[in-house]
Amino acid sequence: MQRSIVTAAAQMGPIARSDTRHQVVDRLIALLHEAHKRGAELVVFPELTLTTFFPRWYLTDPSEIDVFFESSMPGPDTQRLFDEARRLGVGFYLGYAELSEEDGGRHRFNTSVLVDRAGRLVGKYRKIHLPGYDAPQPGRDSQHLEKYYFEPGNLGFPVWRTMGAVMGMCICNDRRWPETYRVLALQGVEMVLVGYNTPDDHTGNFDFDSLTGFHSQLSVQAGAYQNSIWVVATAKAGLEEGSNLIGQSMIVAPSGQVVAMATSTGDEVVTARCDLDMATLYRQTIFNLARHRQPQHYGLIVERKGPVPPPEDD
Ligand code: CDV
Repeated sequence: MQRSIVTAAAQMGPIARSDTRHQVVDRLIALLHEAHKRGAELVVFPELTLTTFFPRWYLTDPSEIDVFFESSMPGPDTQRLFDEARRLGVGFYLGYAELSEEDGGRHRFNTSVLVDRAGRLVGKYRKIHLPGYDAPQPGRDSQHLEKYYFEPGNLGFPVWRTMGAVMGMCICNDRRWPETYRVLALQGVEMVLVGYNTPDDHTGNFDFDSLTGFHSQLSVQAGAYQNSIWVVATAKAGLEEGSNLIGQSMIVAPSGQVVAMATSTGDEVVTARCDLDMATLYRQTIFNLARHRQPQHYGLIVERKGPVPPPEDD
């Protein structure tokens, strides 16, 4: 019998700083209904779904910062999303800013949770590859201060057997790193869920920034193909508080083919039936990791401290 799961990428358009959680959760529930109407069993929402992408600002007043964070999930504002998803029998991935009390202190993480169709919290992931800086950069209108607001995730890259598949999560910048997919693939992951907020001016170099959409797509397609996995990648998109975020939410097959992609930069649902046996086919042939991978020859990756220096002029 074919194993498959109908999956939705539920892209969100911009969220203003003044938008309330209630307004945002209303939008999430509308997207959930749309996805369910189209047969989706699993919905992937973006990174930091509940608020505007605040790492673009340098805020110093803790009370101003705290409003972007959730200290419980579900919490008072998000409970009705969990309830509605359970009522519809739809699982979901949700990214949010997490404030955690652990090891005797307060910790902030860029986090996602995976919830199954019965409304059970299956797993939590905390973003490992935090881009940007830990202090504001002079001369830039729009900052990228994830290293200032968040600690690197301390939960590794776990996988979960749930909803008939082996699933893993990552968040935004993680999708550009081959290690993310490979660590998950080595644990047998079949589907990777990822939310993102990607400003189209993130380096300030036009030659580079003009390729932002291409690089996002390239990273997801390469990760999917080279690791025989489905990747569902969902954007928060559009002109948000003066910053343009790319869209292109997409569902990519283990063949590397894009099977669904958003065409707008607003709230939009795209769906695909993801055939999990397709992941098995690629994993048993071209990317049979046990048969073809050569980790004994990869010592260089862990042993060398840095790159070989360029040749000196004679
Ligand atoms: N939120 C992100 O992690 N954004 C990064 C940008 C800054 C490059 C990304 O990789 O899309």
